[in-house]
Amino acid sequence: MSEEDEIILSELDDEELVQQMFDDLYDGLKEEIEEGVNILLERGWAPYEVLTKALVGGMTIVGADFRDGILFVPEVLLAANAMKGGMAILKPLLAETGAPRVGKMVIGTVKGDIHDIGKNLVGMMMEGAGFEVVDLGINNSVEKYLEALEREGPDILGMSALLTTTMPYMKVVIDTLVEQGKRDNYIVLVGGAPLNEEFGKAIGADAYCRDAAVAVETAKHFVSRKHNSMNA
Ligand code: B1M
Repeated sequence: MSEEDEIILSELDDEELVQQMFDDLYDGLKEEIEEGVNILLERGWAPYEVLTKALVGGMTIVGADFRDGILFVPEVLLAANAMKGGMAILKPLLAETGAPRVGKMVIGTVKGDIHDIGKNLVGMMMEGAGFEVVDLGINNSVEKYLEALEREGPDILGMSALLTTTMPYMKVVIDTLVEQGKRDNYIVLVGGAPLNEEFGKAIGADAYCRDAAVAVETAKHFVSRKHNSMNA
């Protein structure tokens, strides 16, 4: 692109900017995504709107073309990296709500799975809603989950899986908790694109969460129920 053709992000209106950010995310342009996020924030967009409309919206397009074999792993990694750049700007803003501490969650992506964008988003939103979040990262074995639960004593265990081949591992973790007589000590919430409510029930989770906003609402609901039953 020649110098004259260069797009000045700040000169685009909101709709054009979001469209341009979809293209920039698709092309893995991290700096442009960070600039776009900052511009939308300066224009008064709420951090959550920027996250869902510009970043998650862009990643949905990447996901569809990855599925259809138009994009491949290296390109998707670049897109993920650009998305993370934007999320890093939003993270402190989402956590800054001043909400009182409502509970604690340990969250991680299951063994064999390295997808972490959705999990990170859930963690950010949970922090924003006043939860303390301990993030175990990716590729977590049952031992790692159990160690963290012992160490942290959270209200909630959150597990994420993005692959049909890794989602059954959630059941391994829950079954181990049952075997050790610890299942009832925790609210178990699960999520990830290939899961659904039926799967959540079948593996013995307390709930399946379709997205980060649902995860927050579900977590609040279960924690207040737990506190009420303890006070009864
Ligand atoms: Co992967 N990948 N990937 N990938 N990747 C998918 C998941 C896939 C659906 C793409 C496709 O074919 N359409 C497909 C899975 C197919 C299947 O299993 N049925 C796939 C594949 C096949 C693979 C590889 C096997 C590819 C290969 O190597 N041939 C490989 C596997 C690596 C591994 O894990 N072992 C692989 C690798 C990768 C990258 C490394 C390139 C990259 C990940 C980078 C990273 O995460 N750091 C990547 C990406 C980016 C994707 C897609 C395009 C996007 C995922 C994402 O970040 N979405 C994805 C396509 C898709 O999902 N449509 C795909 C955005 C994110 C905000 O949404 O993660 O769904 P999501 O999270 C949501 C909800 O699901 C929910 O809330 C979140 C926010 O609203 N949620 C939770 C998620 N976790 C939760 C936990 C909770 C609650 C809610 O706990 C309480």
